[in-house]
Amino acid sequence: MSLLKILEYPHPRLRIKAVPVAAVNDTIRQLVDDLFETMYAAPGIGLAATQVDVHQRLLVLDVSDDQNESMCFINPEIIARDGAEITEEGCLSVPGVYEGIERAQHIRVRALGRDGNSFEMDAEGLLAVCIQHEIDHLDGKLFVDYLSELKRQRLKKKIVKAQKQTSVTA
Ligand code: GNR
Ligand code: NI
Repeated sequence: MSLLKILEYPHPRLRIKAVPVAAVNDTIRQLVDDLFETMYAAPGIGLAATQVDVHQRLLVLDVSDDQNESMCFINPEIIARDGAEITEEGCLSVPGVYEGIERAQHIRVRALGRDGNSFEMDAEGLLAVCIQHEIDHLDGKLFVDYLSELKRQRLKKKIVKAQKQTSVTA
């Protein structure tokens, strides 16, 4: 098991579109385990491979209160969506920023599990939000992309300034 480093906005590699996982083998399962370890340590409720600079389509999440309901989605696809709801979102790759984002309220997802078997699942609430947020990462998209240009530029300036500050004091 190992803790992986999480890329932070505006790192250009967060913009890479991930490719499908070709086969769910031991290498992929090791990566899944490392993603869980990194997500729980952060702590976060979800983590996409893109955030740890691996550009393959897999993500992990656990939206339970007790952090004991781990879920893994490999090659996830949203096959149905309906409704709309605004939820306050945050992102481990955009630390300190929380904004209301509108997403589909109900989704149906198809993916492969850690065992390589295909499954389908209906999701709503925080689980639906998190799945959509993580699949966006796999497509090189961040939640701040849904904000107005002005708001995003302001955030970016603030974040880059804070990062420069960290790099001189670290
Ligand atoms: O830990 C996280 N919390 C969160 C809260 C609301 C909506 C989405 C998220 S995902 C985030 C972890 C993360 O950045 N995953 O990509
Ligand atoms: Ni995120």
